[in-house]
Amino acid sequence: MKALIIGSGGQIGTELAKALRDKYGQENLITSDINENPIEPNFYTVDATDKKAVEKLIVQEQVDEIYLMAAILSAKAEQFPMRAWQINMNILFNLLELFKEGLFKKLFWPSSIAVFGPHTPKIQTPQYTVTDPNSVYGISKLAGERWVEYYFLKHGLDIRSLRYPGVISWKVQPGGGTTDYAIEMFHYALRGEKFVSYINRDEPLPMIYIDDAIKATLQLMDAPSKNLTVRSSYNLAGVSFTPGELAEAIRKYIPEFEVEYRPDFRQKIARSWPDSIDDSYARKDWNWQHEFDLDAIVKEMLTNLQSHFYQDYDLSIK
Ligand code: AKB
Repeated sequence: MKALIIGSGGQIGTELAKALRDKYGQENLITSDINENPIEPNFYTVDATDKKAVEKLIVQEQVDEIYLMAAILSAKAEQFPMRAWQINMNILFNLLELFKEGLFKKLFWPSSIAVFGPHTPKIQTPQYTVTDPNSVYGISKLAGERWVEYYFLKHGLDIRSLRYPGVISWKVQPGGGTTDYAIEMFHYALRGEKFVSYINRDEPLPMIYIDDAIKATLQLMDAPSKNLTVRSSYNLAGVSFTPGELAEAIRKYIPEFEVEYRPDFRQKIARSWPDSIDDSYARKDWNWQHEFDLDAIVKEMLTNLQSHFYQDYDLSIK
């Protein structure tokens, strides 16, 4: 089995690359990103919107499965709506067409909780419910979900997808997301600086720790096709918390940490998203079970960030 990650330099792509390298062996993982990466083995600099370049790479490396991790996230998409729409949709369509031509065997494409909107039930949001996203990113993810299901039904293509909540990780910072505030908060706390949150103190959002997100991705890709009853995108849950709750959880270890709340346009996006997610289809179809709760996430984030980036900070976590 040979895998290719498109967008391997991003927040999830970086950690997925490590997991797939462990799973398939270094020689069987090809990575690619629009930004160069001189130290990564088997790496190609490729613009994912360039269909010919993507096709050349797939053919040359004889790839079996592809993880399409390149996208413009919710907050940035609001600033560049047409560009975000074109990029998010074109890179997906290019791959769907190459898949249809028989160039590879399996595709992972991430969706998001952004497919939900203001009329979606907010608590334990079900798999099948109102989806009326009002962000450019959410509209592109919902359209993508419809298309991946269409290509499965019409052409039998084995495409698998998760509606990621906000992913919390420490190695590579995300860029341009609404849920990014949660990661930024840890950096400010460890730098001893006050954090100004663009999300309200009491706005709950579904989140997941990176290890859980990677585990879910690999589990879904490994699940027997006959077990999968959702061919658009699976709801996926980890934990849910508000900025106020996260700040409190951080204060258990850094009591002097201060947060001020100054919501901006991203608060509107957050308000339209669910508070919590019902992921029972994932549990039933491929035995999904998250591991990291809020306190475990806080401990992992603080200890890893401290030892890799903030060695001067004197942190004691038992
Ligand atoms: C974002 O905030 O845009 C992403 C997402 C929830 O898809 N993290």
